[in-house]
Amino acid sequence: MQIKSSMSKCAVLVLLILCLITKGHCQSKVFDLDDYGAVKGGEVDNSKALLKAWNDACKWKDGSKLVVSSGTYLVGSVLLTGPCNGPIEFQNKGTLKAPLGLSGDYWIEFRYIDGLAVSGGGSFIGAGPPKQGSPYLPTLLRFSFVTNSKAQNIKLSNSQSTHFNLFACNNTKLNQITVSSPEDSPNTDGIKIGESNGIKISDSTIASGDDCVAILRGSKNISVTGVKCGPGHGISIGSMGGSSDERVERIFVKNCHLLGTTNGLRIKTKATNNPGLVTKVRYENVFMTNVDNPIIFDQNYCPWKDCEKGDSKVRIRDVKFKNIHGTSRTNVAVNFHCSGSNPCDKIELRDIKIRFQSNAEKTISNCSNASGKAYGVQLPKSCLSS
Ligand SMILES: *[C@@H]1O[C@H](CO)[C@@H](O)[C@H](O)[C@H]1NC(C)=O
Ligand SMILES: *[C@@H]1O[C@H](CO)[C@@H](O)[C@H](O)[C@H]1NC(C)=O
Ligand SMILES: *[C@@H]1O[C@H](CO)[C@@H](O)[C@H](O)[C@H]1NC(C)=O
Ligand SMILES: CC(=O)N[C@H]1CO[C@H](CO)[C@@H](O)[C@@H]1O
Repeated sequence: MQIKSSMSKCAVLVLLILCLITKGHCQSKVFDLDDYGAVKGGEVDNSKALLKAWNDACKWKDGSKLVVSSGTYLVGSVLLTGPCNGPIEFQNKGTLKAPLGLSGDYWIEFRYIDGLAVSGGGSFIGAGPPKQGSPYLPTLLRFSFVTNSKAQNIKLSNSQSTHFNLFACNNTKLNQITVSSPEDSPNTDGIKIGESNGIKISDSTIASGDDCVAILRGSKNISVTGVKCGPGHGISIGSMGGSSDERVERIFVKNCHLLGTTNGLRIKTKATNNPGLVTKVRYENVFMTNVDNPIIFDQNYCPWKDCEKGDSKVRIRDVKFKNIHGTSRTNVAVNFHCSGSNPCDKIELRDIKIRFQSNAEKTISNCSNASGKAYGVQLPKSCLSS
């Protein structure tokens, strides 16, 4: 008895210290979806229950936790809005499933929230995969105007479009995100970021039918580390040039592995008259296994037919590649296809070693209007003009 009570005192003390360290998050009040009349099994639409649970959790002042327990819950499109009265956690320990034939802009969207955490190890299963030539289809999960937040340990699959979209978010971390969709499902980007500042993606695995990570206009201070990508279209910046004065800057891609993707590290801009800038991009320690276009700048990016034919007005400046190794599925392992009117400059290649996938042929690099410097090992031989 004596020992037991001092042990429990000790446990209480430990909890107290943990609470102090985590600023009281361990005391958050639980709002269980099951208590709002949700029905498991994947047949009954639980959208209303989810919205009610969210509204109550969001109103709670001292930190709340909305819990989805194990089991499958069907939910339609839901917009989970703030601002909330305290930090809020959305803990999905089960499976949320979208109904077939879902339409609209998004399936699950979190909007105007400061201090959101989406977690739990559970799954978000979309209504995809889409068919080739489908009209505009809903994004699976979206954070918009979300700040000081995180998403951790969640699985996203079968989106009809982008899996995870961050729009106008600041200071948000994504960690241990798993995305899986078929390689042939069109426009199913893994993680897409736009108009956001201070986003950290780490330790995630992405397999889809489009870009694993797509960094779009208005994005700065974005880091992508420990991402395993493939199949998919690689880690991309752009496309840029869709509207005037688009900028992307301070992008860090480190310790990533691309496996059987169509592109590796890509910057794409359309050949429009819209000026723009991509600058301060750092790629470091990236490993490629049988990638079609391991390093590629495409300033004539044309996803559809009938693109404008001309020169891109988006400037690509100060982009550094360091320790990029692996194998290419095509000869051209390094391809800098830059604009004639706005050539790429201050490009740096340091220790590049990309072999052809079989040893039968050699890899080459192909530069158009690209200047910069190369240091250390250069396989293929650098084509940058100084
Ligand atoms: C994000 O930060 C920028 C300034 O860097 C600010 O203008 C914007 O309102 C912030 N977004 C949100 C959703 O708070
Ligand atoms: C972006 O990076 C710059 C330079 O490191 C830093 O000064 C700034 O505070 C960062 N902003 C955010 C929102 O992380
Ligand atoms: C190199 O790039 C130029 C211009 O984009 C293209 O015309 C040419 O075919 C490319 N060469 C190879 C070997 O791919
Ligand atoms: C301005 C400039 O240097 N333009 C060149 C861009 O690259 C193409 C292809 O190598 C050349 O034909 C242009 O002269």
